[in-house]
Amino acid sequence: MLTIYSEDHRLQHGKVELTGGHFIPVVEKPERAETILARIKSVGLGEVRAPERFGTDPIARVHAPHFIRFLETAWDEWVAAHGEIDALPTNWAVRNMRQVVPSSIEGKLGYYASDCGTPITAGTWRAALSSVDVALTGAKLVAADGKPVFSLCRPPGHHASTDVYCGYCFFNNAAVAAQWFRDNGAARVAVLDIDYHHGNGTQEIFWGRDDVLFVSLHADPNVEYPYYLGYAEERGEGAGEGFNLNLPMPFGTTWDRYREALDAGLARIRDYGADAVVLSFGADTFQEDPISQFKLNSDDFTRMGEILGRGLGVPTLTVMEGGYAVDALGVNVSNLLQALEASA
Ligand code: Q9C
Ligand code: ZN
Repeated sequence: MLTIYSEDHRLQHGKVELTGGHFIPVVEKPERAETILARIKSVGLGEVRAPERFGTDPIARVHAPHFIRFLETAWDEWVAAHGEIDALPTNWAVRNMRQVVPSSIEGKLGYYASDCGTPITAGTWRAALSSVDVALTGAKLVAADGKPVFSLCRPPGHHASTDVYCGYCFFNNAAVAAQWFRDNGAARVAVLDIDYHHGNGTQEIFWGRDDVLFVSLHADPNVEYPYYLGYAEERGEGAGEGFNLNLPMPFGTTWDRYREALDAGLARIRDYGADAVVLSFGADTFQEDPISQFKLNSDDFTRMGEILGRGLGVPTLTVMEGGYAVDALGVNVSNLLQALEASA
């Protein structure tokens, strides 16, 4: 399988995030992509290619222009106010306040962010743009010849919505790629999100639409991030009603339970008749993941890849999302990709 990868991901290297009352070293760190790349090379998955540049136009198909401009200028505005230290919000535009965009960078961060775990750094803008380029380059190649491609995106994307960044995500790489498939010949696109966390951003972006089906397998938001979206009763709205499928699962979920949800999600995608699939792949369902509570093992990622390869049956772009157990990350990712390619 062809992998798309850019070293520019290293430009996103935050220092700390606020978790459980402590500032801890960031969980979403450059080593994640490095270890996946090393493993892909050592198992000989296939060629590794650098991305093309697409610019911001395809991003503006799913993100608000004012949000894109905010991310472009946030670091400089922050440095002017506070000097060269990671930008984290400390105020939020919650329900009882007006939804205005203040001119102060403090006010802007709280308007555009929804958590205190997603630092904006000197390199965030370039890393986030490059991560989208990695996804779009993959989409273009999948559309050209139908063969599966792996976009080794970093930073991840599925928590980013039209105009909110959070959950280590700035631009929604998978959503930009899905929209690109729509704009380049695919009538129906499905996004299958198997990250441990609900893909709230992708859900929000396609919520009112029937031309992009969103299916997500994830930990129950009643007890897990992102907490305020991802419940089973969320099915889409207007034209999009019935085109959003959430399959939340409890803490401690092991393969047997996970497999049932995967079968249900794949059945919905086959029934939908997608022309292309974007697989939002987070390996944070792994039993040793430091921030997650599912219990899948490394062999389960092989099983997952086999079922996906057999079950999808349409051109598939795999986009990297989360996965934080760095020691096993390369193995888990290559297990899924090798099995997916072998059984497609
Ligand atoms: N300090 C992905 O897997 N945790 N994102 C919030 C805030 C957020 C995970 C803790 C977890 C986000 C792409
Ligand atoms: Zn995740």
